[in-house]
Amino acid sequence: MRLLHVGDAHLGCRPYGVIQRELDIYQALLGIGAAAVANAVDAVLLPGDIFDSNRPPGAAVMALREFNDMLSAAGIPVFGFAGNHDIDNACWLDLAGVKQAPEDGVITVKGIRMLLVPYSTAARLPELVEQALIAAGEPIEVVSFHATIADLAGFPGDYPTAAVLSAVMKPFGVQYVAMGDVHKRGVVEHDEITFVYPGSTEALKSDEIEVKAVAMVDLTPGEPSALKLEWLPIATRAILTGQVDTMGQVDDLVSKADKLDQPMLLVQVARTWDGGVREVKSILAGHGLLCRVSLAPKVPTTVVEGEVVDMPVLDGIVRWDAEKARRAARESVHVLMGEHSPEAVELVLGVLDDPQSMPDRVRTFLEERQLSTYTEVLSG
Ligand SMILES: [Mn+2]
Repeated sequence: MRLLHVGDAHLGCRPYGVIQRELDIYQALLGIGAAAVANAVDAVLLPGDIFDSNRPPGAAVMALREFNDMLSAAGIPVFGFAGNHDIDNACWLDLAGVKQAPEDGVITVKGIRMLLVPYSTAARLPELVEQALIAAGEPIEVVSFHATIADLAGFPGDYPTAAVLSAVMKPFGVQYVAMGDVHKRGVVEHDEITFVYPGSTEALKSDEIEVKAVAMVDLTPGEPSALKLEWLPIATRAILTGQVDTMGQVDDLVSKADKLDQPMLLVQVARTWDGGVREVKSILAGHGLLCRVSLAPKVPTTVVEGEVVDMPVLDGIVRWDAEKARRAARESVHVLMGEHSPEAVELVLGVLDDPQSMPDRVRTFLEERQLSTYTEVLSG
């Protein structure tokens, strides 16, 4: 059985407010559909964060519908479930024609049984997987969930490890774990079980830039050693990043961009350059370049690890830098002075909602300020 495992698509996301990037995300999905048909896969799996939110724009639902129709015409079923971004979105998946697992979470394609585990917190994941496996009965060759595992997180944290999950899954004959959540590609093998994140289908942020791809996996019942994993690259727009503080550097950037096919530019302008942002924007726009130009961060992004220095509460919203918040919420607490990001606040919600997953330092910090819950933090 040949499965196409697609990472977080985040349909409806509009990175940096650039409409072309929203369209790029739809385009990437349709490219994946064409690759699925060309490679004659038996099924396509979308493990969560299919939509960027649980109220996706109509265009996002239409793009998924078009993808599904393309595959359906080729006789290829598309299966999907919600992640943390699009939880409770079943109606949108239905509208797009994407199939969901029945109550027991098990779908069977060409003799391969796949268990789709609904979204939950990382702390509860091993237990939920085990319960679902017991209810489903062996064999289960593929387990799919939307969650972070420690081995491939790219940042330290209290996530379950592949070793812990393997111990739970091995007795059921699991060969492949189709995961969503981490936006960079990653593979780890443990006890003959292959854990895979294909990564997001497009780079939504600068730290997600890489050659994007989807995982194509061939599976044989009862023969984990016959498993074959291949990566199919996704055609995506080139993204060029750079910092500028002189006109010469802007010119360099333009000539680099001219060598690429309509790239997206992410440019930071040094604070020492008065009025630089407007000027740089108009130069880049004058060259017909898609760009996002911003002032370099005021606060240095270097942070003090391992201790709470400050956690500003402004305008009633905790201002965390998304990337650092991810780490802060786990192993170390950092100085967090970045701009408000809905993703960051969501993460804080995720962490603080579950007191079990809250590290001692965060707990102490909140207790000292009599901020014991997310709601209290929010109201500042
Ligand atoms: Mn995601």
